Amino acid sequence: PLRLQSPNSPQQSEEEDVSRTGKDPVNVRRGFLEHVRYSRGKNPETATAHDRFMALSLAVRDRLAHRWVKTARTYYEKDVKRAYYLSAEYLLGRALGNNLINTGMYEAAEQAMREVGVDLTRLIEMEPDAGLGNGGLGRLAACFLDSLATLAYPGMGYGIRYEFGIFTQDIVDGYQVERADEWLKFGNPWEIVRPEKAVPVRFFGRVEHHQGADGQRVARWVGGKTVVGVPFDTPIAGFGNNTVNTLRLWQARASEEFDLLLFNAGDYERSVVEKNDSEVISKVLYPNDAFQAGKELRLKQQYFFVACSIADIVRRYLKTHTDFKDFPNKAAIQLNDTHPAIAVAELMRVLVDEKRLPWDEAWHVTQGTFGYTNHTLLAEAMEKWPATLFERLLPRHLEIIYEINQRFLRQVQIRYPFDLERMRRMSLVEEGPEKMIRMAHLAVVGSHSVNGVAALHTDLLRRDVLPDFASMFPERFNNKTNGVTPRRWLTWCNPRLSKLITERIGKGWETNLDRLRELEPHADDAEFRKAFREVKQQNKQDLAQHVKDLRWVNLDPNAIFDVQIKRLHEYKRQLLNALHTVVLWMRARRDPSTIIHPRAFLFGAKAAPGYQQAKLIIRLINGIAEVVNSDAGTTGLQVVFLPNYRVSLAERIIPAADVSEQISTAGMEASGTGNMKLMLNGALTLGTLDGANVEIREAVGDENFFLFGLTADEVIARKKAGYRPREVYNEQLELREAIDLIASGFFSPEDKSLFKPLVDGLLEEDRYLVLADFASYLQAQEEVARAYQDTESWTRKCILNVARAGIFSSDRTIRQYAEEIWRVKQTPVES
Ligand code: T68
Repeated sequence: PLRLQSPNSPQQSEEEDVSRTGKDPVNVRRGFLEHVRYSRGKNPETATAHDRFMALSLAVRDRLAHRWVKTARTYYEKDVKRAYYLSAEYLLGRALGNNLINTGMYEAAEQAMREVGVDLTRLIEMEPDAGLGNGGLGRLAACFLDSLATLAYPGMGYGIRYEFGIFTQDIVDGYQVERADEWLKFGNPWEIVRPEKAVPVRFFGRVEHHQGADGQRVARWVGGKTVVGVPFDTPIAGFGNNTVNTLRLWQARASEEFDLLLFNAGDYERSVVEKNDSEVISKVLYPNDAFQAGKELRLKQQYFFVACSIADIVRRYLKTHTDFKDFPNKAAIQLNDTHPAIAVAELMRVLVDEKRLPWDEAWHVTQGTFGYTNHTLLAEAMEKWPATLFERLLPRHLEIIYEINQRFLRQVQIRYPFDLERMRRMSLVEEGPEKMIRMAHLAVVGSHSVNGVAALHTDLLRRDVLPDFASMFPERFNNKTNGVTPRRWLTWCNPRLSKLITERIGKGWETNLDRLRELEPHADDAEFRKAFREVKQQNKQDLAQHVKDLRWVNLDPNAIFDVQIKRLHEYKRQLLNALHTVVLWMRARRDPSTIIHPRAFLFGAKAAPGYQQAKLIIRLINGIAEVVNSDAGTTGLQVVFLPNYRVSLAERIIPAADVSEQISTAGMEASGTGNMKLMLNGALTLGTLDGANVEIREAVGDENFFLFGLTADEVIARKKAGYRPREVYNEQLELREAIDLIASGFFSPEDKSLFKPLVDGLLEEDRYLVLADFASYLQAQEEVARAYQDTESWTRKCILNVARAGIFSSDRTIRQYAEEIWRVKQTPVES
């Protein structure tokens, strides 16, 4: 082992360690200047803005390093049970500002930078977003990491180090154009590569069956091709404590063995080409957020990171154990949707084939280890893979899945004799023209816990999506309503509101968000309401300035900022919002006095690149924007599509929002989390009874929430009764005029029939009941406008929204996972 100090030099002082906490500006400045010189190789005079960003980030990372090591040592020495979060996506956003907040270094860093003539905010904005996720599911994983560390839980995230995250969106002539997200181009100061912990992963090949010495059949997966997973670790700092957990992301590298083999054979060209095949695995995030495309490379990604993570977890366990009896007491593995569900078969393969456990013991360990979180009810998003693809890529896993299935169906048969139809429905294998493996069924069968992400979603999951499983294993199903981290989504993104809150109720609410309730009495204090309004107004001015700086549009900061920010999907119904803006504009053109208050409709949304209907909706919004904004002066209406919506843009929009559009067709949005962020920042929700909106409304009270639309049950009933959207169109004059205007080519003069697919979709099927909910939406929107006129009452509602947002902290969610599913204990790290 490395000797820590020379026998001649005095021991490093405790004070030196304390200064490493980074709360001293002199210490931070020194660290920064050292990195400018020694990591960037620059003089302070020649350092670029990017050098400065890297130098400060490295200085911050240094000041986390001690606690990072100490956290790992604490968990190891106490041999605590750990929670492992397996997720194909982590939508982290920027790290510098968040790390400064969580470590309490922000003020020191600000002063240190001021002293060397650097504007900290500008540095922070140099950082590219880590956009390794599509939307809610990936961002939830990021919020969970923050809460795990803040609550001092021994938790670790595993995922893929995509070279390219979610695409960058440009808007060209109103159309979405995608560009590769080169987030690593200038280097990533936060990660540390650990090549010594690389893991080999096999693909393809064949299975050999032998008779073992003990007479047991043993399977060996051989041949095929090996790829190596190299881990990159990112520190995840808790807020105001000494915990620094780890996010471990795997990068695919060609295996040297394999290369050498080919090099020896003298086939240089082929060896380089095949190296590429391996490394492409971690190249790019698939940009579909609610659709399963069924691409082979996607399944490779899934197995790749799962195999690496399971190997890593088992390796860590075996450092302190000699058998697997205690495994479920030392490791809880949570599957973030079915993307990592192959882990069930992989752990079985490792235990049975490699560690030679009897099947039943291995199965007991596996079920005791896994929990599965479902994030969608949409049939088109359910993961299924052709058995033929599995057989080629993962032949042993297919055998294992068939074995799991056979044993499982036997249990079904015993429990429900003669019910062949039920067995067909519950099978892990869907029979049909093409045999498919149902990943959700694999996840449910291999786990001891299955959860939905909001109360309504869990109810519908039990009732409509997995009813057979819910009746067979009722104790397995549970709800964990989503949450968001108040550190990023209030303290960091809305410093003005945070300051105001702290002035009124004192410190500590960041880690005990229920304390926001102490704001309730202040809703009746006119002084406080005024201060609250001023905060919102300043935030709106900041956003308007930013949008102007981007040379996008001039927002009217006195308008109601009405925002819908989320992925573009038909079920989220941006089209309903867009239709409403057309109706308002047509009214305003006839009579400007119909507009009760100026309104700016802000949209931010990426469409999956292959989702034509969604892309056309973006084009329509931009077409409407061009027309509406041209006479904003007379109508008081603005429509703005903000390009490249992402975490860092959300951080600017959310603090400035007045109205939060949460208007999905009831029964289709599993939870939503943007709804919680907007509420927490004092926006009022205009929403359907969908996902967590139901719980938001319960929390704030009916009078502080604008409700509209059919309920989930009414949606089903309406469809069953034979829904005919054309009848709605014929009955509602303003709606018809708006649709006709779109159909006429008014918003697409260069191609009059451009929006025909949208109009046809609405009139012929309208799967998402846009027309059925339109009248109700229009009415709710009118209530919003009228309510905004009563400034004092509106502000009161906003304050009550903030005050009652406490339960939507991801700290509450993570506590529930920890106590009810994982059984992991808070393990604080000493300073
Ligand atoms: C979202 N799902 C839900 N999926 O739509 C949202 N899907 O209601 C919920 O609040 C959130 O999860 C967190 O629970 C997603 O974001 C995806 O991004 C996705 C990605 C790949 C494949 C399928």
